[in-house]
Formats: sequence, C-alpha cells, structure tokens
Amino acid sequence: MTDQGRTKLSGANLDKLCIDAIRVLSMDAVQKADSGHPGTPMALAPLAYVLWTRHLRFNPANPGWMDRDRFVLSAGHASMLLYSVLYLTGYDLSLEDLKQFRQWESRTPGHPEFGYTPGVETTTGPLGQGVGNSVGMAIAEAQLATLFNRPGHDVIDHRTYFIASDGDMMEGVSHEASSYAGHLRLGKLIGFYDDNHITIEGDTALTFSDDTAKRYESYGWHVQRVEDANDLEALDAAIVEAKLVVDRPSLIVVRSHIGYGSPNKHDTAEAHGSPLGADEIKLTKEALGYPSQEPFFVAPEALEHWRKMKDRGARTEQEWHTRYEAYKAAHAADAAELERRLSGEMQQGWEELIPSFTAENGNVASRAASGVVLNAIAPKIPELVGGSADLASSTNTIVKGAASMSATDHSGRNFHFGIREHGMGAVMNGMSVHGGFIPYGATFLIFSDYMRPSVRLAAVMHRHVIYVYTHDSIGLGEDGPTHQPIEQLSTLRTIPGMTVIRPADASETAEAWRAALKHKGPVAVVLTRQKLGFIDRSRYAAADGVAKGAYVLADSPGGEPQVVIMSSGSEVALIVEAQQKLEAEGIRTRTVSMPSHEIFAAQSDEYRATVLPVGVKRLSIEAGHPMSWQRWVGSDGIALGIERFGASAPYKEIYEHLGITVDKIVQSVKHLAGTRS
Ligand SMILES: Cc1ncc(C[n+]2csc(CCOP(=O)(O)OP(=O)(O)O)c2C)c(N)n1
Repeated sequence: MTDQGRTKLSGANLDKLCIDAIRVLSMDAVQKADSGHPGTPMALAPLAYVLWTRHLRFNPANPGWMDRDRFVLSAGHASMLLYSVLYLTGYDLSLEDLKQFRQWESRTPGHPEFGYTPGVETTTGPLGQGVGNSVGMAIAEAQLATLFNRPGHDVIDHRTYFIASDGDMMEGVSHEASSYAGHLRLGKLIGFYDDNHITIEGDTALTFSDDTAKRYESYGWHVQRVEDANDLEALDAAIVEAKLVVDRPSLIVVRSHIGYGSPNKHDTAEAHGSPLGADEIKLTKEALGYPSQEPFFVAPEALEHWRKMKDRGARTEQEWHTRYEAYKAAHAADAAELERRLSGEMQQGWEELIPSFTAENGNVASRAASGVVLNAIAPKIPELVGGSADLASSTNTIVKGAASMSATDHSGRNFHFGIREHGMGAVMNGMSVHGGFIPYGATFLIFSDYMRPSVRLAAVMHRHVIYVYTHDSIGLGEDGPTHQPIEQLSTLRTIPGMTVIRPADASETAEAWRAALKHKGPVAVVLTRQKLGFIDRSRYAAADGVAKGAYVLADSPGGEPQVVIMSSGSEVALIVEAQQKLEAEGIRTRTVSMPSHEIFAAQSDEYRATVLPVGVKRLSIEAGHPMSWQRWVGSDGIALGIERFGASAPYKEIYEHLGITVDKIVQSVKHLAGTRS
C-alpha cells in the first residue's frame, strides 16, 4: 500500500495511469487557457508513452546533448502532448509552466517554439514544416555520422522521430521533403502518421482519399500500420522494426481516435481545437477511471515512473560520453572539428580566401561572382553545405570537385534538392537546428515565394541559413512576367529578422558573402542573371561598405548634396550614370549604394545620418516594387520602382518600357531639387 492507501501499481495499470496523465494534463491546460487542442494529445498519449519510455534516447538534464534522438511534433497544434511529456520526464519544465499554457512569455506557447522550451527541437505549427525539418535533421545526422564516425567509434548515431497529422500529410511541403528523404534513403528517420480521420472541418472523407501508406511506399519508405493507438505492444513492435530498417526511412501509420477517453467528444472535430468544457472533462476523467478530479493532478506513482527517465537519460548520455572520450583520445583532430562545427564557431582564415575583383574581370553577373566566391571560401567552411532546387547551373551554387549528397554518399556537400523549393527551405531549417551546418539553398528569386513559409520560420527561429536567389528582376529578360520578381524584394524585407543583401557588382557580391556568413540569422543574397559593370573602386568608395548595409558611393564634387540618390544591385549602375549627368547640369548629387536595408537599419543613428543627411531630399530606384524604399526616401522623396508585372522581351527594352532608366532618375531628381516643376 502507498501512503495514499492505494495499491502499488505495476504493469498495465501503471502504464495506463502514466498515459492518462498526458491526457489529463492536456485537457486541463487547454481548459485553463480556454484555448488549444486537446484531442490529439489525448489520442496519441500511448504513442508518446511508448516512444519516450522505451525508445527515445534523451537526457532531460541536458536537452542539448549532441547525440540525443530528435523528436519533432510536426502537428504542432497538439503541443500539450509534448509539453506534458517534457514535464513528466523531468525536463526543466514545471507543472506551473503547464498551467501557464498559451500565456504571455510563458515557456509553453500555443505551438512549440524553438528556444523557448527545453526539449523543443524546432518550431512547428504551420503544418508540414515539421516533417521537412525532420528530414533536414536526419540528413544532418547522416552527414555528420559519415564524416566524423570512425571504425569502432559511432559517436554520431541518433534517430529522428516525428509525429504528423492529416494536415501534415496533406501539405505539399511534407510530400517534397518525404520524397527527398526516400530518395536519400535516410534510414534513421522514423515518422508516425496520426491517422485519426478528423480535421477541423470534419471527417477526412470530405477531403482526403490518398492511400498515404502506398504513397510513402512509393517514396521508398518502409511502411507499417498499427490499427489501435492504444495497443502499446503493437506500437512498440512497430518501432522496434522501424529501427531495424536502416536502409530507408520508416513511416508508422497509427489509427487513432481524436479526443480518446471523452465520452461525448471522441472522434469528433470538436475535440480538435476547443477546450472540452468542465463537464466533459469531469466525465472523461471518470470514464478513464482517473484517480482524481483535481485539475493537473498527476498520481505520484505515475510521476515517479515517468521520472525514471531522468536517471535513464543521464546513464544513456554518460555511456555515450565514455565512448566519446575514447573517440577523442583516438581521433583528437576529428573530435575538435566536430565540436567546432557544433559550436557554430567558424574556422580561422576563411575571410582571407574571399577573392577580390578588378577591372580585368570585366563585366560579371553577380550570380557568377557569387559562384567564384563560394568556391574560394568553401575549403575553409566545410559546414557551408547546400545546393539548389535543380538550378545549380544557373545559380552557380556547386562547389566544384566536391561530392554530391546521394543515397550512396551521405558525405556530399553539394545537395541536389530537386524541384522542391519548399522542401529545400524546410530541410535547411532542420539541418540548422540540428547543428553543425550553415545550410544554403538556391533558386530564382521569383521562387522564393514557393518556399516562403520555411523562410519565415527560419526567421522566427533566428537560424543562420543562406538563400541564394538569382535572376533577381526584370533584368532576367525574355522569360517574362512569370519569372520576373516584382514584389519579392520588398516582401522578403518585411519578414522580421530576415536580412536581404542585393549587391551591385562583383566586389559587393564578395562582401555580401562575408556579411551573410558573419550574420547569425537568415540571409538572402540576391543576384543578377545579367552581367553588371565593374564599379571602379579607385573612384568610388570601397565595397566593404556592404557591412554597414548602405554607404556613400560618391559624393558631389561641389560639396553638400542637394539630393541623395540610392539604389541596390543592378540599378546602382543607373544612379552612377545619373549622378554624372546631374553634376554636369549643376545639381549636386550624392550616390548611395544600399545593398541591405536591414543591415543599414541596424546601424547607429549617427552613421545613418552620415549616409542620408537629415533635410536632404532623397530618391531611390530599384527594379522591383518600391514599397520597402519608402522608409528611406521619406514623404518628400521619390521611390522609383515597378508596380506592375514585367514582360517578355530583351531586358534592356523592358527597363526602358517600365521607366527604370537614367533619364527617369534625372527628371525626378530635377523635380526634387526644384529645378523643374
Ligand atoms: C499550413 C497550415 N494550414 C492550416 C493550419 C490550421 N490548422 C491547424 S490544425 C489543422 C488541421 C487539423 O487536422 P489534423 O491535421 O488532422 O489534426 P488533428 O485534428 O488530428 O489534430 C489546420 C487546418 C495550420 N496550422 N497550418
């Protein structure tokens, strides 16, 4: 007998009490917050229990232990499932934290958020992204294991598990990433599909007739089915088998019942995203045979059992440390390099490898200059790993002589993401949160739209990932309006935490890579298809001004400027030419190159005022929507840009037709300077 007078539990009864603890915590937290999603945590509680107590390798006391298994709740709306388990297993997350579910600055936000809660590996909620992140994590593991493990020393040896819902499976990004995972034969990736037949609008019969199991089989995954989400042994057996399949990823389709345990709401869409209500919670606790009606009650014997995971986790990590010490002794240089990569510190000396460009290089497209820079610095930055969504020959993102990432060679640093921009973005995020990589991914700027949800999440998570976006404007010419970005520059700039750099020539491109690598958040390096003239740095300011986001390229020889004209990328050449014309006409003009609005915005007020003096009228020009320039030109300035779609024609003609010309600048500046009304 325990001190509460109950019989000491063991076996199935204890399992049930532990599982019901998740259900109760989830119901109660959602009820208290008066918002959230109780149904799926209730349904998947047994799966979480089996996975976390029998399979997952983790240490609650050290959530960042490098060889831990990764767990991703792609169905992020079911966050109480994860928070309950993190509390129960003894992470630094208290019952009080659970009671603060969804409150201001709590450690239990509505959806799991990277960096807020110990044990949360990535931000999920936008459905499908977590599946993509998991693929990225599995890729990261596979690559680090291939590069760093040595015979007898498997120091990188962990699995990535995810739980996906119907919504995750319907979203295209999960398809893209899963297809890529199957192609790469990522044997340590194990997903669970929560096949509960319910989404917000009702039964999936309304929307979803896929045979998901067959779909995943066709991707090259090993697929199993568990017919009853409450059958612990079936779940366990499926996981055991999935772990034994090492030559391809595994999907376990689990038939579950949303809101399991709730007499009136199980199997209903109502259980998905609303509190059950006090009465129904009471009935559910009764139906489950739960020992208390007290909110957030966890039976001591259940907590004790769950908390055994703390000791087990500490032992698991300790055992790994012993092996790691042996590795370190035998392969000191490898261990040091692995630790460096995981720490995020870059090797010394990479900056010295950044090439300089001279007049002798002639006219160079910034995409071509970027390829030269990437290849020059790659040897000293092995963690800079990535590729393109089937446009490598256009985006110049291949590291020459390096291997390709493939099913048979997981060490390759050149990734062929296929025509899967969205999957690429999600995979990059997964690699980044895993650690050990600065992933880059390339496509045409227009197709940044195809991956924007992942780009946004990179910003939400402050991840250091680099997007190489080429073909950056109407300057790409004949491909026409479908391929010519208009609003993309301005809208990328509006993502909080995003840094966009659009260099004006080869020298600025080199500096753009320097800035992108030194920066710690997501960076888009935006490049031209067309060749750009060489800006003679003996006459114009040095390109290292890129580090400040904007800099004075050339001042008026006549002194204090009447007008500042600014631009980015290919249109800098236009302001340079316009300045000469304006000066010839006696209008004192300053040119400013502004490759990055965000970096410039982060400079001191003093510096910004040295570039854009207060009281001097300003004009900007960019071959894109002018919205983002408005803040720099002010209400009495002019932002020249394009507010329509482009056209299919040779690019010089399109520039003429759309008014992105030197003449237009000159006229507008005269207007501003008051020399012409
Ligand atoms: C990209 C995206 N679209 C829409 C939503 C809003 N949403 C949250 S859950 C959900 C679907 C719920 O069905 P399911 O995925 O089966 O989850 P379950 O009901 O089983 O919890 C939707 C549409 C979202 N989170 N992400």
